Amino acid sequence: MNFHILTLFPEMVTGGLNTSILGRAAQNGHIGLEAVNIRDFTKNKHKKVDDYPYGGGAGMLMQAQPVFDAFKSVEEKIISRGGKSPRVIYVTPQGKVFNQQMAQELAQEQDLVFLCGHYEGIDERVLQAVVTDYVSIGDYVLTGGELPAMVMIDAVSRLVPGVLKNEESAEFESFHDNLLEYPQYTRPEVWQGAEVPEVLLCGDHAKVDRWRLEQSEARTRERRPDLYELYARKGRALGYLQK
Ligand code: 6GU
Repeated sequence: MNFHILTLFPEMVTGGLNTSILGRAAQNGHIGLEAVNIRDFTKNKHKKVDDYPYGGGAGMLMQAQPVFDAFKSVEEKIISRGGKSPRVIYVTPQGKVFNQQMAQELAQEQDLVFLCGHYEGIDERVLQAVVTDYVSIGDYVLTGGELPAMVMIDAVSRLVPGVLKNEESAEFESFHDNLLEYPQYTRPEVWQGAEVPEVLLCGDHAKVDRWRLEQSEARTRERRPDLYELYARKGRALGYLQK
């Protein structure tokens, strides 16, 4: 999977993503990370990328031309390598809210382009011309699209085969079947007077599995009633819910 990030702050993205698990995945070639500086595609001598909004109002907008040319350079590269024209994700609070299911779906793509806006936004015409998906990471406003793009790239990358090692790979983890993860414990057996639940020491794997499922259900019901509702509808049909 190749991620192409169109941004005015390429060092923010590459610096942040070439670390830890994703850094290793990039080194191993499981993912490709390319940050493209939109400013490199300006045609004026001051490399200016923004201008005032028609109709007035606060702030500046990114102009269409450098964004379009930056996208075209990426698209050409992908197509010259035999790929198809990629999905282009515009990260914006005006988008559909990102979730694990969207991460799963995006992980099926060969190439993904993330367009990161700054200032007050981007000229609508270039969005119309290139964007295929409008995606937000939640109902709050950030100063730019780089952090949300990095969030989505992280969530998608860990679903790409080979990126996680076996012990990191999460067969059962939060949001799998709309359930939150169960509590976990490591040594020592007693810490500040608090004991590890006895069932985890009994060696009966079926019993441990049952306990963990109960814990997941209770935790989801308590902390995320919205998810529990979905789980109770779908999970019960799948035979998870025993009560
Ligand atoms: Cl995707 N972009 C920006 N700029 N702010 C956000 C966001 C995205 N999602 C939540 N807030």
